[in-house]
Amino acid sequence: MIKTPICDKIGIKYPIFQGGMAWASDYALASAVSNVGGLGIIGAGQMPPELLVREIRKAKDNTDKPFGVNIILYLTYIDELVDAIIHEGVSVVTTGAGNAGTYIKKFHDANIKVIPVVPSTALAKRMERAGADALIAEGMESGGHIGELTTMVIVPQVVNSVNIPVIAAGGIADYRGFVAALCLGASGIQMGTRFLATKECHIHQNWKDMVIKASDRDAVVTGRPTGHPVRVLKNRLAKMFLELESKCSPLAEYEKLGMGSLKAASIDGNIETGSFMSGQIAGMIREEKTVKEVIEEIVSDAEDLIGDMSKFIKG
Ligand code: TUI
Repeated sequence: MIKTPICDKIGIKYPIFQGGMAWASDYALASAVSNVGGLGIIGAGQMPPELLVREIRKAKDNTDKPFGVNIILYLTYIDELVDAIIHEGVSVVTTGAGNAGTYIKKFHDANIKVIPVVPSTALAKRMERAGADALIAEGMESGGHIGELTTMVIVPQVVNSVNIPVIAAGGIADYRGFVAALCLGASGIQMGTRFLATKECHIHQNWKDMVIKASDRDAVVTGRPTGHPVRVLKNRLAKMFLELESKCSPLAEYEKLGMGSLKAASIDGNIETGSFMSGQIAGMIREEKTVKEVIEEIVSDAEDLIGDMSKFIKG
């Protein structure tokens, strides 16, 4: 059995997090992942606080295992979401797209662990000093809002910069990525895209099919000039974003184009106008599986691989 320090720290069986994905990871996916022994994470995204409260309560109805909520820090009403999470109580909060520093004490006072996503060693060190319990070092292979460094580059550097557990994210969808992350010094992995193509993920079937049909270069980065680059699967909307970039269009044009596009992907499955956030590893995902199959296959195959690795030592 693969056990790492993060397992005892947050009370999970396997060091595998399901990335909190806006409009994609609801209570059903999160509780399914937690029930199998990973850490399921509800993606709060732009949910109103009342909806997030309902999601947390439904997750509690469906699992007695630890689960988390991911919050996006640049939201204007983030304080309301923080208060709602504290009121309801969850095991873990992961944060994205900003500096979690000001919220860490508040969460700790409510006995909630805080695990910020960091795209750099500078933010990693700041988050450790601010009291973060662990970090998620996320490479730009990921879907959604991304930083600039690759997973291979950011994970060992963040591991070297801090003394708290580091979870590797970005471009991981199978046992080889899991073992590679452990080799880089990570204490576990976070996967988003792999969990999009699971039975328990309630996104529109068109989004799942796009992930399953994607090839290696289909997940492209849009919105770079806005300061919030986002990786999505290539479609008409992505091409329109890229066109705005080539014409150096005003930033307001991006906002107009992106309005409602996550809902268009997740709920309506609109292949032309949806923002189908996905990581580059979609190119390797070929079938929809259950959450249990995904997690148990990765863990079991990783154990075999780690055992087999000694074959490279000769003489
Ligand atoms: O947050 C994510 N991924 C996301 S959030 C999201 S929702 C969204 N919707 C529409 C447009 C844009 C986003 C979709 N995907 N991942 C974690 C992450 N955090 N990636 C990068 C960062 C990050 C970037 C800069 C974290 C901190 C940071 O610097 C903050 C600072 O103040 O230094």
